[in-house]
Amino acid sequence: MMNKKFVTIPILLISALAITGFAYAHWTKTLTIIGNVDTAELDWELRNPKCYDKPGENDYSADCEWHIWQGDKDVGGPTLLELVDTDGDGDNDTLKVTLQNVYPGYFEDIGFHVHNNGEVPLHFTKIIINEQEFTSNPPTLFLDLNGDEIPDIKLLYGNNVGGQLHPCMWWELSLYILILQNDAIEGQTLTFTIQLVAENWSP
Ligand SMILES: [Ca+2]
Ligand SMILES: [Ca+2]
Ligand SMILES: [Ca+2]
Ligand SMILES: [Ca+2]
Repeated sequence: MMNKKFVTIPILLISALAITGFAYAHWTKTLTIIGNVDTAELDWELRNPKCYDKPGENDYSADCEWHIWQGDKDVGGPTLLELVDTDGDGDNDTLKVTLQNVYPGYFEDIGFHVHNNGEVPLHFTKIIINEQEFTSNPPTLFLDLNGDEIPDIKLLYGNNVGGQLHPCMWWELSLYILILQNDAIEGQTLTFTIQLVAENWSP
């Protein structure tokens, strides 16, 4: 019985080493392939922001099902849109939105182009609003923008998040914004930033 044990242990050790060695070699190869793909630049930029409520235009309103209409008064707006290059690489990666003179029921539609200025196909996995990350499901968010822990806006974003974008191509992403019912919000200025997170897309 003793002899049998001494023989069995070395065989198990050799087998374990052989398996580990194989797995290590296989893993190294996989890492090398990923490294090669990553040398192509993944990059994108935001361009051409625009909004519904332009200076001197009557305001828009929306109901809870996003039916939109233009009213007969100009109290809200104009909305300020500013593109920002936060990492200094020469292209704009952030859109800063400033909603002015808002009131409950006020509606705004923000649109902008997302351009793949890198070298690889990409797809967007998240949208970042005021440094909070969201995926495209659900596409409707309630956000507190002035820090009083009461949501101020309801926001709906287009379902392009998750789609595939090839180098040199662009598409338009839009955000519907509705100011929620809350008397304290009347006349306030609300600011938020929009960024996107993308990954390499491969079939
Ligand atoms: Ca960039
Ligand atoms: Ca207006
Ligand atoms: Ca940049
Ligand atoms: Ca609030």
